[in-house]
Amino acid sequence: MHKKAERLQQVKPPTAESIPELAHRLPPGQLWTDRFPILHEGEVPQYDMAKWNLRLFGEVGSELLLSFEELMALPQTEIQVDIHCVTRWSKADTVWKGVLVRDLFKHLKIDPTAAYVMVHADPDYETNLPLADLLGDQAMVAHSYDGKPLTAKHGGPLRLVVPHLYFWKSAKWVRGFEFMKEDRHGFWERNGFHNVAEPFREQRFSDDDSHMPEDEWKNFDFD
Ligand SMILES: Nc1nc2c(c(=O)[nH]1)N[C@H]1C(S)=C(S)[C@@H](COP(=O)(O)O)O[C@H]1N2
Ligand SMILES: [Mo]
Repeated sequence: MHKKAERLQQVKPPTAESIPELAHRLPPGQLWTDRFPILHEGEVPQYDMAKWNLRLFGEVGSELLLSFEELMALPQTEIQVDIHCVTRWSKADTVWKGVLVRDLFKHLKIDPTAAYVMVHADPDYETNLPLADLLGDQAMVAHSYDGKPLTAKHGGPLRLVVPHLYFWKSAKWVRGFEFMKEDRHGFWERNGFHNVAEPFREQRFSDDDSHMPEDEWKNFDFD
């Protein structure tokens, strides 16, 4: 098991402190924060936007390469959603702007046998999820947060936001969607974390032992 998953399993979960009006929106074992923690493996990538592209490939009629300009020309949507990180922080009413994944996928002939997607991101990050989880009205590739261009540390120029799953599924610096017949594990899914990752079912770890220290996330960077 990856050492992060192992370390997080050592400690008992905290008693949940919460904001009464938001209590029904806080998944079990989570704590609200007003700050915005910064979490990732590796270095923040730098891009020449003239060369940047988003690749849609795998079980599709013909693959698609989109420039940032082409992406910005697609219908733009704003969402206001709660987000939940497996390290126990949740953030209410975050506002993102971008292209709904289902609008992005409209430009493809996805093979009917494609049931899963591997999300490819820099630097060398991947996370998997069922295709159906990307087709709802809240899954988007976002380029703006809180009315401003997404900062590099939070995944700019483009990140995935899938608010109904733990936030490691929301790949920062997203570069590709690979359509797959069979499911395949991404980075954290290979390293002790749950394949499905629904916060309200507390699907944190692949072995169902959901212990996570209360203050793990307080040691990370914020802005
Ligand atoms: N490319 C990439 N995306 C990533 C990660 C990563 O390591 N690399 N970490 C994930 C995890 S574990 C979390 S909690 C969120 C954190 O997003 P934030 O830094 O904007 O809060 O990004 C997710 N997306
Ligand atoms: Mo995370």
